[in-house]
Amino acid sequence: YLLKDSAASVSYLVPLLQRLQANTHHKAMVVDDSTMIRRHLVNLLERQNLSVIQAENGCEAINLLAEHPDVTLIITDNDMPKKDGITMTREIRRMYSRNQIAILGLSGSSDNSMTAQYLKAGANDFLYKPFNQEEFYCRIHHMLNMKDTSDKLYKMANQDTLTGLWNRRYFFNQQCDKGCQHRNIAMMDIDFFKKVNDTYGHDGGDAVLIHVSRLIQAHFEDAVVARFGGEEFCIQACGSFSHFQQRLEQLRVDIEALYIPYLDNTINVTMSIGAVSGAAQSHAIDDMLRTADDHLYYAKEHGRNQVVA
Ligand code: GH3
Ligand code: MG
Ligand code: MG
Ligand code: MG
Repeated sequence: YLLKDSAASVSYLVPLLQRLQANTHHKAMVVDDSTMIRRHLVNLLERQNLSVIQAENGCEAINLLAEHPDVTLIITDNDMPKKDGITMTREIRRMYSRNQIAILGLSGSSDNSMTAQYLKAGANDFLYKPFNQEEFYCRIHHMLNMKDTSDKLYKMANQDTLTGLWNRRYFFNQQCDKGCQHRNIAMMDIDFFKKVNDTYGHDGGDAVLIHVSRLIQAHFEDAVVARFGGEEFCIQACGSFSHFQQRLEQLRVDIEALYIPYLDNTINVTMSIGAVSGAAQSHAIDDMLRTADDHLYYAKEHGRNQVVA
């Protein structure tokens, strides 16, 4: 019996310890009008390696959330002055999905419909107060595991694994900001990339893709940069087209000047770029891409290593 018990407790501890280390990137917010309960909850969460901020009611929580967009978990009471937990949950759900911010509702009420009310408002989970500490931890861990899994899936679905850039799927799902008047798109393709692969092998080609991606990203930090295919990249940015063209020209010059270390060699490539702009709200992204692609083709046909708009 002893053996069986200790084996069981060990297998339970391992995932819990892994979870503790994994928690450090999560920030929690505790919302309760009782200072004593807040302190208790903060203490429980800090023991799980979470960093915690606090709010006294739903209004304060929503304001605080604007200042701390890195909050991924909210533990909230329901009965509070100014704004109750259920109303707050409903309002937060208009801005953030269950996968972006996990919400655990709490209530000391004897009303047995609280669970349904919270879940309908968009909470991930619910507990009546007073709660059992182990149950609280189990629910928190479950919510954080779900959040991490969903983040991982999101990355796998939207990011290119070699370069870390966004992929085609993500690119097409992007909409311009409301304040954006002009949408600019650039389609680019590395020149004679096949020759890089033939000369240095596939790994040499990959090194080029990684370095060139970093350079594009550094030049266009404020834009959506995606890898479309093998050695084909796409940029989507808001603002003046002439400024966009200047930035593309600077990028082209910097790629030309880039000497990529690979084994005992340095590899140098150039880029052909096709650019286009349109009114942000009215132009369909695939029409713009087609035009950008035509401009890119023109650049390829007319000597490569140039920006065509
Ligand atoms: P052009 O100047 O006309 O663009 O010529 P190019 O040689 O760059 O064009 P082409 O489309 O013929 O060659 C692209 C090559 O990119 C072919 C393919 O084997 C290679 N490629 C595609 N994906 C990858 C990748 O992930 N890694 C590496 N190393 N090569 C890749
Ligand atoms: Mg209360
Ligand atoms: Mg090419
Ligand atoms: Mg190509």
